[in-house]
Amino acid sequence: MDIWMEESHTDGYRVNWKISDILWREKTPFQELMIVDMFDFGKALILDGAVQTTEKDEFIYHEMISHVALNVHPNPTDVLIIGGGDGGTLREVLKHSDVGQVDMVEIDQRVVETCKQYLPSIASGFGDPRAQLSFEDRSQFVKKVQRKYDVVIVDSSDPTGPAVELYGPEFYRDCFAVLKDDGIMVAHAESPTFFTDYFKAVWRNMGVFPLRNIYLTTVPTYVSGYWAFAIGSKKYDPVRGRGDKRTVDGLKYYTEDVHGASFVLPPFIQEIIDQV
Ligand code: AG3
Repeated sequence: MDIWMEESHTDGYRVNWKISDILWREKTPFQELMIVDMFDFGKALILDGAVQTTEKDEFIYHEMISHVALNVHPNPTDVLIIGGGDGGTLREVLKHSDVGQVDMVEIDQRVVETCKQYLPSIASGFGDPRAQLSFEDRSQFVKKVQRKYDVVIVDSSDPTGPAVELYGPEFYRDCFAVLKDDGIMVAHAESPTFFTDYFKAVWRNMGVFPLRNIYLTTVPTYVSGYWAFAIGSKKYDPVRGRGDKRTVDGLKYYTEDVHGASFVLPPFIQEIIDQV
């Protein structure tokens, strides 16, 4: 018998995934967590019914949320990851030899533990001595932390469960404050074509930075086509990589050319952000 999992987005938009097995399922204190084996996409992390990452296409999202900022900043030694419990962003950030310490703040310890067990190719960075992991409220963390960062990356779930506060202006102001004078912040910004309100909110919040841009990719298992990231910078122009070829070898999506191309927006997306 086939098992189909349904991911529901609106009253008129649902996606069905054929899965070979449900490998783990629990209600954590924060959300419903599932690991499934998908017929076409390998093993996947599902939170509150929404696909977060799959073995087959996770590299696209994780490379793009990480390497753009790390290739704009000339010397990113101190990095903060907000969320990112599956470890994919951490794995990518740790590929940069400049990076000396990565603080990662995740609210749900069970996500990390479960991903270590079922998605080891994604959750591969937690044992690195540069990785400092803590489990606490993310919006509180950025209010109290004394350390200053070169890059802050917000790798959260949709603003429907425990991540709601990470989509508000206060959180962005606090992230601005924990960055050094030439720091850069990146946040995943949902779909500009489908989850337009969330996308607009992230863009608006990024207005605390003197420089801000949207860049795009497509992640096959994220519904609706385009997937957006918002980047805010205190000093360096995000559109251009450093151009010094100190990039990481062996990536499957990110290159210097992809970096530049990802900032080219079709007019209908440009129009959305012009109107915010
Ligand atoms: N974070 C963004 C996933 C959003 C998925 N949304 C959805 N399917 N409706 C992914 C975390 C990966 N580290």
